[in-house]
Amino acid sequence: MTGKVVALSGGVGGAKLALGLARLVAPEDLLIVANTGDDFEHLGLSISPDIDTLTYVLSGLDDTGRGWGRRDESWNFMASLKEVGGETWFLLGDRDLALHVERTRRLRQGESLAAVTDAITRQLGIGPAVIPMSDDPVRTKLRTDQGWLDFQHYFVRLHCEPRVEEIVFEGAADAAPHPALMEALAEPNLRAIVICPSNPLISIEPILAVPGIRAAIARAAAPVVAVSPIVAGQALKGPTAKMLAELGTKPSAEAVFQRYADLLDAYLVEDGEELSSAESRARALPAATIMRSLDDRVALARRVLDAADSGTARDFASLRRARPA
Ligand code: FO1
Repeated sequence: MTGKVVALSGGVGGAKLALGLARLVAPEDLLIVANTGDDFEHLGLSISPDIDTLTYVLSGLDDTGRGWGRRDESWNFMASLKEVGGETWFLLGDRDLALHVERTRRLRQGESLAAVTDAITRQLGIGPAVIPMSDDPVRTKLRTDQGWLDFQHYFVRLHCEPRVEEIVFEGAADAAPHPALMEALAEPNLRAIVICPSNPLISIEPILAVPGIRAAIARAAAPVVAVSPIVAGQALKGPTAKMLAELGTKPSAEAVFQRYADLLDAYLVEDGEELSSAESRARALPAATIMRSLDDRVALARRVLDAADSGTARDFASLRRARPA
């Protein structure tokens, strides 16, 4: 089938599936929406980690082992920064640094984050459009047993150790959704909306928290397909399971489903994964959700698109749209 595909993505897990989708969907038909809740100002630089990861993964510049930053990296800047007493808890490689310096320069000149992201991704030969969920600032903050923390301070400086009690997306209520996303969601021949296997709490929900986005997905004609980021109660990478547990939810594929049950028409889970609700079971499809190789990414992307194209998902999409808002 043809038609536009919209993918909501955070960092590592999402970027892998986005790469698989980019291998199957024509560039002009794939719109990748990046979470910007992880963004922060550091050393005078404007840093957008999920946009960075998508940029590096889609251009083949990523360091697959580390999951973020560039391959073939060197760390002279960090070593020199340490010598002059700068903050070195957030690692910026010598090659990676160029992206942050150039993005910061263009933002300071008044360009929007979307315009800067579009220019840099095209410069790096990336076909599909990569856009921030909003050009307005949204910042994930976490209330923890060590007080309120900015996201990167929790995630990197404190290695996700603090116990999370509440997550808020500062600025979300005043943020405008990116127009290209709203246009795509309203397109009659939209083929699929894909919720990539990123952390629901800190990568997907900041996107859904931008006013208008969740409602636009709820009424979209295209099936909404999600891939569980949890296998056998554990996240494949990052603090998803720990955060869910600390927020009082037993980590499971079911728990993630319930975070956006009202939106989902198909839910890809690892073969053998137990689901406990009639809604999730009716929408569940077994898949190899652990993506180690490029072939794995493409195979999962194909399963996602087949799920979206299936009559079952399209029937669920019709039911969803008929539900009162
Ligand atoms: N993650 C780390 O665990 N340690 C780092 O020093 C680090 C630096 C970094 C620099 C640029 C960038 O785009 C991402 C970076 N990340 C680092 C990953 C980042 O914190 C996460 O990718 C997201 O914020 C969570 O998805």
